[in-house]
Amino acid sequence: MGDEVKLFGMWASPYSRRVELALKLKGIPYEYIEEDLSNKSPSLLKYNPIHKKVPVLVHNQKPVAESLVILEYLDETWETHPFLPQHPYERAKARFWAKFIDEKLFPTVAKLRHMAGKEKEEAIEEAQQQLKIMEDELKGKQYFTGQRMGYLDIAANVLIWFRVVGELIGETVLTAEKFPLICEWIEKLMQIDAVNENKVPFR
Ligand SMILES: N[C@@H](CCC(=O)N[C@@H](CS)C(=O)NCC(=O)O)C(=O)O
Repeated sequence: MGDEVKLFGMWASPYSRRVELALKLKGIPYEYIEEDLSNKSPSLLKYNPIHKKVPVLVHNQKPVAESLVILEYLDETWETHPFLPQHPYERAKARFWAKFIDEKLFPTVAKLRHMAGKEKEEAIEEAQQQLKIMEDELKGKQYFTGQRMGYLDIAANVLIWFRVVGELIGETVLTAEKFPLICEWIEKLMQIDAVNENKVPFR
């Protein structure tokens, strides 16, 4: 086909990892370029001048930035292993939840690392309320996208990262007792080769 696909990423970025996971699930060959975010490459600044962030996918010299946008681009461009739901309403719901993860849940959990005392307790409470919403979304389903791993499962890979953050900050934010369905979902995802190969930052 002669497609040239490059991914500018960073190993510990859950956003980069989403894109790598999607590329692997679809079996798209790509060149990976690891960025040092404290010393960004001229290529990254050229390809993502607005946000100057990873990930950036460069397909035949054309850059696409923002992980969720990249996921949709990959699904629309490569037909193998389609991961967005077929029905427009299901697609809308998947996008809604991906936005919830990025705009609410992820910032709430990420800020825990910089907090202490009462402020932190309140943020943990808030994070757990949001995780409960995600837990409820999994009721009666194998995956967030339904019976098959899809777009929202890829977007939700940050939940795996949260378990690590939980340990790093000495907290128990996302525990199997409180969130059995999310934890089972993490175990299930880990049995998929592409996810397992892709788990480096979650060690
Ligand atoms: N909304 C973006 C977020 C990407 C993002 O925050 N990337 C971080 C790494 S996890 C980054 O490149 N940070 C560099 C910086 O902020 O200067 C996406 O979904 O791609």
